[in-house]
Amino acid sequence: MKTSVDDLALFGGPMAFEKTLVVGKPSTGDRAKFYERLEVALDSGRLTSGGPLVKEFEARIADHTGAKHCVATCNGTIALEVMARAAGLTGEVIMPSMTYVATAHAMRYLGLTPVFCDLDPATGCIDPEQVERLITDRTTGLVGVHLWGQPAAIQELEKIAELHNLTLFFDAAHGIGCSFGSQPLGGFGKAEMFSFHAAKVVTTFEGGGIVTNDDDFAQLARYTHNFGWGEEHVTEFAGTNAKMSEASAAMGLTSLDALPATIAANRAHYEQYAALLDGLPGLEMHRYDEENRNSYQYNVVKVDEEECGLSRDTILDLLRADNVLAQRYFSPCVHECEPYRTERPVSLPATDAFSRRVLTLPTGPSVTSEQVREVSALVAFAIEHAPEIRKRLA
Ligand code: T4K
Repeated sequence: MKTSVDDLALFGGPMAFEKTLVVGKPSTGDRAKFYERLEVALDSGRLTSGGPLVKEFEARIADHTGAKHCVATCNGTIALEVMARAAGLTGEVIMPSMTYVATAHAMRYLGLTPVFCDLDPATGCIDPEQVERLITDRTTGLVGVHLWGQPAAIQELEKIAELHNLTLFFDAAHGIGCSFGSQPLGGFGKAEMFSFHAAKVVTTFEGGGIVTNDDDFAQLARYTHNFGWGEEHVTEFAGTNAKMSEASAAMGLTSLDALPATIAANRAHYEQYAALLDGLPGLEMHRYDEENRNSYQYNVVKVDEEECGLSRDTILDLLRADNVLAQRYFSPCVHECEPYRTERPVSLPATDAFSRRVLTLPTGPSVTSEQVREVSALVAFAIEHAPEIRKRLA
């Protein structure tokens, strides 16, 4: 319990948390069940290349999303690369900048040009009204990102893609357990990509998944993620190796089993943060539209420096000093990172204003409600003592 500014770890006080509290502590589920699955794989001698656990994981993800196909991959970034390759994208691909660098890097790595579009301040997702003016005769693709599991403007983007004959993908890295209305994310556009990185709501250690309802595209993506092998062990084209291993799938199945409990814990933490932080001067909890389901993996507060008296980054520094590893998902955003800011500088005022304010707080089943209360109390304490903290930092 801090009673004076001297108690803040940034100014020499004892850390509020002995063990680091992180945003993305993996949700690994029932360890005994994981070991059991691993034993089966080890006993069978089948460790990768479309083994039974990967097949089961793919079927479970397809079932979970209601989509026809899932091709599991070794991470989400390479899933995006495989999708772009399989769709034959060339030239320019329009996407938001308020995302993780991987959305753009995957395209840039293939020699494509990411073209960044500004966002809708209500959600932080791409603003469909600004997409069309970015379309040129070199544009072949459009990528919507379901930021923090909120559906991008799916219907509007579908209309634009159809009108201009663009391939529409969704980066659903944050999308497991989330929906657009009653329909789970995963079945929209040409295909969607999930990430199963350690810090995601469902983890396979590292991993990703391409989900689609398009039979031909699914086949092509499957070939592409496996060197370009066709059915007869003759390569059809130069693919890559993006396959998921059996150990990863064992983790994925176990983590997926735990998904309802993970979401319930996340939701409780989200409500608690909102109750404790909303209403503090200059702080606003980012609200998720109740029309859609969300996994509440991202507890985002938006900091208005002028009203709050502290910048987002000062609050971040204070939290980190006290062993709370809050994150700035996503700031700086992608157009501010290399190589984009040098190669193709753009002005995205809504993105800049939005990303400058975001602060993501720890959650997950391993975080206790007492810890959420303590983190919130730390933030409230800092804001209450903003003038003195500013003076110390001047
Ligand atoms: N598109 C979007 C919109 C994405 O957000 C991402 C990934 C991708 C595409 C690409 O998907 P992948 O290729 O990654 O499958 C993390 C993750 O590495 C990244 O997967 C994720 N987005 C992004 C939002 O967050 P960083 O740079 O914040 O650092 P990292 O990996 O160190 O993890 C963050 C925190 O999670 C750590 O502070 C501690 C905790 N953590 C992390 C790991 C790896 C753990 O507690 N245990 C762990 O094992 O990127």
